[in-house]
Amino acid sequence: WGVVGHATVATIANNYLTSTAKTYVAGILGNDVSMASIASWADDYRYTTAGKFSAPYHFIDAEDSPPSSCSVNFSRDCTTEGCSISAIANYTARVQDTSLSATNRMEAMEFLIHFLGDITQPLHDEAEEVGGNDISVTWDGEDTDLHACWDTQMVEKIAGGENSTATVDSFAATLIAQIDNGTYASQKEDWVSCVDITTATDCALEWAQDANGLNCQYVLQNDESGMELDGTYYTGAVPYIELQISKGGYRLGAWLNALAAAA
Ligand code: DCM
Ligand code: DCM
Ligand code: DCM
Ligand code: ZN
Ligand code: ZN
Repeated sequence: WGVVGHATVATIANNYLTSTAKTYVAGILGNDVSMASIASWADDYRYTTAGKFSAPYHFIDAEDSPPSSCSVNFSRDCTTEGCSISAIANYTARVQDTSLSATNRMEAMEFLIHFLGDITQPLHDEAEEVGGNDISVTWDGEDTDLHACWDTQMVEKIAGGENSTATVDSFAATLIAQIDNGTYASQKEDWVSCVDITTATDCALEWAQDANGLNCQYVLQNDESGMELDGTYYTGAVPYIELQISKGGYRLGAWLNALAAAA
């Protein structure tokens, strides 16, 4: 996801934190640092020399065959460089490791807040055309690619603008209402069927498989190459984007609640 997607995931998560978890997160990030404000730190960091090692942690390249067959297989798809699943396990361990420096634990928290978002973006769980980066499309007549549209253009169109606190808070509030009393009220328990911080690899694999399935259901269902996406494709994508961002936020809240309860 882009900045709006990550900030929305973090804002939704913050809404579901227990008071213990609010204190726990503030103790690691700093008292005046909102989760939304650091949710995209990992995307800036990966382009720095110091942070280059973390670039593969944002995705897992599932070597499946969409749209006819979708699957994630940890031993097949997580390379020796690492992937989103191993990164979530690594940083879940590191945020709990009180022998590490405050900076290392803060980075671990920032990575978790980011990667529990990225893992719900279907194209972050897909090897095909480099997660859609190599599928050229247009958005309102402008040349772009399928991955960027899922990360940014479609999310901003739903949210009603580029990144700002007002846009993110209002988008998050709409989704929180759906989680509490609307479309998602009956499904949200399924989203957190795996929130065991002692089996982080298994939980993250389930989350990756869940999002990867959408590549066969919708994201890569037709040959999107050359398509104008700001039309029928966008309209069909909206419910999936709202679902995945809601899911990421609700799960992140549950994950942080579990970490705080164990601390
Ligand atoms: N390293 C890393 N992230 C990992 C594993 C390794 O950044 N998940 C890099 C950074 C460390 C170096 O490898 O400086 C050595 O790592 P380690 O602390 O595991 O020896
Ligand atoms: N690092 C990491 N995960 C690991 C080991 C290291 O993310 N399992 C990161 C933490 C530091 C960087 O790599 O930002 C350098 O690590 P080190 O100080 O261990 O060399
Ligand atoms: N990405 C991905 N799968 C890959 C490579 C990249 O999901 N195999 C994601 C990471 C960024 C976006 O695509 O969100 C663009 O990546 P980059 O800037 O590395 O081209
Ligand atoms: Zn992306
Ligand atoms: Zn990312």
